Amino acid sequence: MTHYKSIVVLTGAGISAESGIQTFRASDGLWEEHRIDEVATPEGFKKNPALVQQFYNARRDALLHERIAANPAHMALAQLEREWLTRPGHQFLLITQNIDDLHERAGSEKLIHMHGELLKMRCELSQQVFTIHHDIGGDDICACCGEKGRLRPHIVWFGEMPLKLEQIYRALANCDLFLSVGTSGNVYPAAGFAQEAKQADAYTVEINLEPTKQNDLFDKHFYGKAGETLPAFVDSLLSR
Ligand code: BV8
Repeated sequence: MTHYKSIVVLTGAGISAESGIQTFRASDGLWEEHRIDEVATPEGFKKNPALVQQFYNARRDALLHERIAANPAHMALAQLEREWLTRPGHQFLLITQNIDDLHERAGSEKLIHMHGELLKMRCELSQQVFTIHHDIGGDDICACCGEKGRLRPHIVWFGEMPLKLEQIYRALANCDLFLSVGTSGNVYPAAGFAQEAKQADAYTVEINLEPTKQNDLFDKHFYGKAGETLPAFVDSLLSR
């Protein structure tokens, strides 16, 4: 029976699907309605900032709707973090590709949003980051430089560098259990993390609705809804 010490978890849009947040590549996916290059690239933002702001304003609005809540999969990861870190010498890091705040609502703290956060905006001049719960428009004036039209979503678009990669790669190099939840493994560099964990001799587990193209990178698979499979897996891990 292996006794793990250092767990790294990577989550994707699939973990928030049961909370009512659209995934990206399912038939009802977000990208179907919008072309990536129009709404999720710096070029798209430069070309039509109003369209991009509106795209994220609509997603922020949807996220803040009262029917949206963390689901049992988010709760299971928060419970795992809490209990795991009571054990001497144990480490835990949750890396999410998601820009929603459902991991925070579930109580996760050792959390990296590698693609940014929907409830944050950034001044393009000062790089200062602000929390927001309302729409951003071209007329907004930022508190740091007092000018109009400098605020953008604090989100990593395609072609931009993901956040905290150094800390992420360090954690991957030192983990002995890597758990991937609800991600199709299409977007890099996140899609390369399972390989990084394998190179560190970690045991790799994939929790997803269905097999992904990365499934031969994983030692164990649990197919089904994360809201059902993840709590069971966490219970088994904590009862060791
Ligand atoms: C970068 C914010 C330079 C925006 C997002 C190789 C190396 C490096 C880069 C590249 C490379 N090849 C290509 C690139 C460029 C590009 C890329 O990967 N393009 C893709 C399209 C090929 N990558 C970039 O541009 C990245 N930056 O490369 O910088 C660099 C170079 C080297 C090293 C470092 C840096 C930046 C990418 C970030 C883009 N921003 N999000 C926004 O949200 O609007 S990406 C966005 O899409 C998400 O954040 C997420 O990452 C991705 C969606 O993927 P998933 O989360 O996996 O969601 P998906 O719908 O695809 O899958 C859901 C899964 O859940 C499915 O499998 C489904 O079956 C499952 N599921 C559904 N329901 C459930 C479920 N599972 C369980 N339970 C359920 N109920």
